[in-house]
Amino acid sequence: MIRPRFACLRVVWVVSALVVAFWLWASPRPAFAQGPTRTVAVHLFEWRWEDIALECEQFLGPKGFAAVQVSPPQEHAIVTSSDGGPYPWWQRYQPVSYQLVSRSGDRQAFIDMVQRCHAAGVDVYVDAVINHMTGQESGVGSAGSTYTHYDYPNYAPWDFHYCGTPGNEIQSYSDRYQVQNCELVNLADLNTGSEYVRNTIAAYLNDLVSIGVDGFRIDAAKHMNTNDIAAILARVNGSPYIYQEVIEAAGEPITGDEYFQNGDVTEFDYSTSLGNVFLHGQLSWLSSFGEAWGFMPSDKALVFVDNHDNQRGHGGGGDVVTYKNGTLYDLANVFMLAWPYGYPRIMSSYEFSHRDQGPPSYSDGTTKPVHNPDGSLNCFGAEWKCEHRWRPIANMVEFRNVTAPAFYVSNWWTDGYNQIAFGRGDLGFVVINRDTSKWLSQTLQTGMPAGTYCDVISGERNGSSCTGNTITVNADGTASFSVPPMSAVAIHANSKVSNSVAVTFDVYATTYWGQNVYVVGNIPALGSWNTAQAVPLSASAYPRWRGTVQLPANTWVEYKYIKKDGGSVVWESGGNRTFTTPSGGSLTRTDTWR
Ligand code: LAG
Ligand code: CA
Repeated sequence: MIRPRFACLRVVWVVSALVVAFWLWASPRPAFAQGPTRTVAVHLFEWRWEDIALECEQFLGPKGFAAVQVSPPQEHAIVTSSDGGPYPWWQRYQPVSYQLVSRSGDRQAFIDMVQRCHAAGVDVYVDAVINHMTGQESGVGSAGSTYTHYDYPNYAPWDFHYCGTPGNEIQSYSDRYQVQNCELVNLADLNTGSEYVRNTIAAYLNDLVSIGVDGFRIDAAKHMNTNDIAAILARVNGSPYIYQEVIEAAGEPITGDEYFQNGDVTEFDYSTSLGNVFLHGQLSWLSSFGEAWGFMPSDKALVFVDNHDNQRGHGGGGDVVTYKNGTLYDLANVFMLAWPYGYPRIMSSYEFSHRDQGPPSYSDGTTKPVHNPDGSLNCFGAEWKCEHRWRPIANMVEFRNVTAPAFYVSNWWTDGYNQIAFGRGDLGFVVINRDTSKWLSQTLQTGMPAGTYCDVISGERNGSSCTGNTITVNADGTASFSVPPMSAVAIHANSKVSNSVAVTFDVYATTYWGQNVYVVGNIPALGSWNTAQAVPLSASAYPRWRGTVQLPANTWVEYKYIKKDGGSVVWESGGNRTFTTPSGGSLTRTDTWR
């Protein structure tokens, strides 16, 4: 599924089509008016608004992310003790009012974040907690509002469901009525069937839309009748992107497809199935990953390797891959981002040892920054994990953007176990070796145009150079790969470093029995003057020795012929032979041994 990156223009359309016309015309253009489709979201779980604004500017925008999902922005309960210490992350799933004052920052900081993310071309999705209020007896919220379990600034006791079970608690998930009208873990359940409640929730969402919010994750959607959600959304201005948190479970009456009328739905089976394959199975099983596995239609599915709940055993739990799995997590995300199914959301976490533990914080309970005041990053260590910045994951965002027009799998290959490779038409190709000990050494059909490509897993392209390994695609689309255990290689149309030229070396040289002729030169494809890496020529037209090599286009080449007989190396005399490769096509060097 392709997410147009223009979503943040919607609000502008409401203001004036002329303004849009001006933006499209004006120079320099805003970042979001050019470039490829953006197709990947990231959840910056528990990040402060100021950090998200900086992240949009410094990383998400430049790297091509479509959107960021932020933690619930509304006033929330303050929970001073839990099994995981004070201020658990989940206190934010207990709304007290719809004032935008939370652990992540205040209203002004929120507005500033939305504007700065938009300027960087990144949409903002809000986690909308609208099924319920708190699970507390009473308290004071993050904006200072006092409340009791059924009494809040916006709601009175008659605005809640009382389903009649003990404590009004959900007792049976096989009972549709209970799931939607009783309390989920003691959270006071709003009567979303009432006009007043619908209007009040819609006013909250409209406030966010007016600030520029582009989409909503509807929290606990399964616990609301789909038509209640529809009635609320009918009152919401514009057409924000909607995805609903529905955790489908075997034997339960409420299914994800009931919610398609309102928008997309989270596909939890994707996360747990991928976890099962990467942790306990074989990657060869993934050849038909998607609807054939019983998942919802691709264009309805919001997919993820792990989310903030199941990475810590909440929200249905499951045996999923998380940052704690290290390199395996890279590989699972590389697969998700390369595989044409659903709208992927990357998880960005913080280190935790207890499932209830809140984000990295100071002793007064305020959240620590990700972007330190001195400009350095508090990432990758014992606090914020910043998985979306792990190079293989970050660079696969561009892969998904660039390959979006070819939303299908081509040239699938597997060793039958834990090594797989596949292409995305002529726009990208990925090789994943999840084997823990076996190298993947194969010549594979990539379907890509000939050329030299930068592998975006080991580095990135910088102009016409590559900070990682390069892959040469031959004129027939094949390329040879040598991939160590537990790693991957990915190339795409925008990681091409140079076109390649098929150069035939044809030299007249007499040899004695056991002696062979090679060509060696200044560039890697010619061995970089290392005689052990010289290119062997064929004697089938003896005394002419011939061989064809793909060399980078528009490149200065120096070379010489050598003779090897196993032990000794004989260099031809004279200076280096030289030429510059053309911009494409092929050429033959016809020489005589000196
Ligand atoms: C969700 N999706 O549908 C969220 O993804 C999930 O994180 C939310 O639960 C849930 N719905 C309700 O918004 C989280 C924690 C719960 C936590 C709840 C409210 O997973 O564990 O419950 O937020 O904070 C906690 C305690 C319960 C207690 C309850 C009320 O864990 O034991 O009964 O608070 O005090
Ligand atoms: Ca409900």
